[in-house]
Amino acid sequence: MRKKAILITGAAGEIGDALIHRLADSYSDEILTLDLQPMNAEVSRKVTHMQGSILDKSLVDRLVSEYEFDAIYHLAALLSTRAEFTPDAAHQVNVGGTMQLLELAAQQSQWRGEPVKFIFPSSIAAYGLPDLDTKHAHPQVREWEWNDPTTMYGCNKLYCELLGGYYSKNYKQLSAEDPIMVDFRAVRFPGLISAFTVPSGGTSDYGPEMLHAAAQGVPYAAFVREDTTIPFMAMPDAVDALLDMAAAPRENLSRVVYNVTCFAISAAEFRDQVLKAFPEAEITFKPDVKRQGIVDSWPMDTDDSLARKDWSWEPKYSLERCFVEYLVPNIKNRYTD
Ligand code: AKB
Repeated sequence: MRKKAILITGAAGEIGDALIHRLADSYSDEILTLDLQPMNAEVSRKVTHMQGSILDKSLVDRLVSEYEFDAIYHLAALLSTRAEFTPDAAHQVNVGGTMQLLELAAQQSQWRGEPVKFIFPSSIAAYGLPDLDTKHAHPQVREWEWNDPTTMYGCNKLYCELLGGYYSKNYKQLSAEDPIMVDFRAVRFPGLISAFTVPSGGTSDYGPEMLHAAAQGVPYAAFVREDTTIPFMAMPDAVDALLDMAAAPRENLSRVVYNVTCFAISAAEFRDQVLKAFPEAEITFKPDVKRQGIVDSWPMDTDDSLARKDWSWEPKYSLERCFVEYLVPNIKNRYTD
């Protein structure tokens, strides 16, 4: 008899950490986590952890034989900057890994006779605007606009969105009456900021890095220009977005991929927020050509009106609340312990 569980891949990463903290309080079945890294001690008490790769077919087959998954949160990915250094590895993990898990979900669904929810964090990196003039002329992009990513990670995310749509709408479906096997749902996240973890390998990392460095009293040189503008979101809102989208009745969803956003802010405005909390912070700007090019190709903001309409998405942390109520107090706590 298979054990009922939800599966979280890439569970030791930033979103995984926050998602597990939230799910552990509300979810009664087992939470099975999969990551190349061990889980941190606090989280590992709440989950059954498998340390390994999503590309390891025999490990994934073992999971299929032992567990029945209601939902898969597929968070494992190599982020945008890192993927530019190792595009082949990024493709294997980001696309090959996703494909393997979509197959797993389809197999599980056949045995269960019920769809498996497949929740996928996509990214603002799925967009690619050709130059800064175009970026300024289109300050809030819709899901179907400017889908011309300039990075391997962005290409991987966009393609996996399409793959997910294929598995949920066309895979082994001979007629519209055939049941859905993989209930794939994706959100395109902006840059995420957590008070408890520091990102690595991404290109939106300059925001959180600035803040965490300031809280530790360490000088920081941001790798972008001061005027660089992209949207950001507090990690608790990102977790809400995943859970709210997962909980939405299928019939309410008009798309498989939704934008979610919170506040668009320039790197200089980000620095000003950090300085309000840490007036002694030493923050400078030293743009890196490659990473600057990546964020310049991302939109200033996205239009998330469809998520608001279809599943009542609404972020709780505006710019002000994000810093004053979530980031600053928790980060001060974290580095004074
Ligand atoms: C990255 O910078 O690669 C990620 C993202 C925006 O998806 N944080």
